[in-house]
Amino acid sequence: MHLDYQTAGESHGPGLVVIISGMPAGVLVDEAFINAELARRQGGFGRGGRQGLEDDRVETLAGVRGGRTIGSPVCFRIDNKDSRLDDAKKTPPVYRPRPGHADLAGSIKYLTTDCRETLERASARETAARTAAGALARGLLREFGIEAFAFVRAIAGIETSAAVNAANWPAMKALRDASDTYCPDPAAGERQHAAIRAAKLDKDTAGGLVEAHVLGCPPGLGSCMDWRDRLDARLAYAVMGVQAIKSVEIGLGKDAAARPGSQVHDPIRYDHTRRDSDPNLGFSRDTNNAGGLEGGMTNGEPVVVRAAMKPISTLLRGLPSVDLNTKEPQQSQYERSDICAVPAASVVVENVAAFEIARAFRAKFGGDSLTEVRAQWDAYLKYARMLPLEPPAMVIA
Ligand code: EPS
Repeated sequence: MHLDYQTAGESHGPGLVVIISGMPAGVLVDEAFINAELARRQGGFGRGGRQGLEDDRVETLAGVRGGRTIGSPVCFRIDNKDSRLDDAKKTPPVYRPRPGHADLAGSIKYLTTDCRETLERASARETAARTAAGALARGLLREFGIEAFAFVRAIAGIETSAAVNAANWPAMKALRDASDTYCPDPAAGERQHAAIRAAKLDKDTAGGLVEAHVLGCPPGLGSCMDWRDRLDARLAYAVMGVQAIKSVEIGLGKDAAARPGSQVHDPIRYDHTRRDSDPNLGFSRDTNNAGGLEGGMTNGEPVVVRAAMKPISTLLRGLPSVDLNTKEPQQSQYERSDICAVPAASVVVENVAAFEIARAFRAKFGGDSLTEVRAQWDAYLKYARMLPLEPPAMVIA
């Protein structure tokens, strides 16, 4: 079964819509959780005036009965309270493209000089819909003990060295949730807060690093058999597809390039007493430099994805640009925007990464109902624990 989703909606249109297809029947749709993720996405220090106007929450239009999925496509709508797309006074044309935004490339592509024709869709407002899709899919993952957790690693170069692992992540989550920069390190969070404030005073913007951990994945999600099914590739695709993300790394990422192999690859251990209780079947690693992915497949360690977000491209002070009608030099046009949306991006990345894990999970276990998915999960783990299987055992159930 192919899990997928599609979004529609402009930043100042009537609303956003997301259709998620391929969920099995019987999965709890936890609207309170989905709405809490939407609220987190709206938050974080450095957000602009828009978030004071919106109160993002899903309205379920399809695919759910009695609070559970029924196997048909799930459709959510998220209202835009600041809806004014066709009001030319409130959403005037934009002729002076912002360097870094979709304005120039989009206007040429769609043969217009009014950047608003494309900026409304390019806006990161659309990430509310993607967050809702991921939060829905997490209802499936949660049935199997798979959890996602992302946080802000750095803002404007101010980086925490906090280390997250399968044991400490709930404590890290509590610290993250107490921080207005979504950083689990209070001292670094305070300095990040100050950096955002300084950027605001400077009429400038700030970028940063976000890091997502997906915990509890069994070995074998994703595939090495076809490049399109490699889970690291799928994660990179999904996370790079989030507005303003400029690089994606798995585990050590680019830092692996300078080290010898002996300091990169994670030694393998086995503890037979943990064979039956662990999702990773008793295998463990001294380190997790691979970020939980080898050969494009989960290896039982936490999946770790890090992404770099560029600073928001709408600067109050503007940047050198050109008026698309006159071709004369002009400062880029200012529109209400954020100073820093790195905390929000951490929520988006947490949810889009979880969605890709859920997609690989659906590909591995199939099934139309949660009952069937669970049967496949149990069978797979049973056989994996029985290894080595003699050839007859591979045939006889
Ligand atoms: C956003 C809403 C937008 C922007 C931001 C994301 O609201 P408005 O344009 O009405 O102020 O604040 O958009 C961008 C970062 C962008 O690139 O356009 C939201 O809800 O996330």
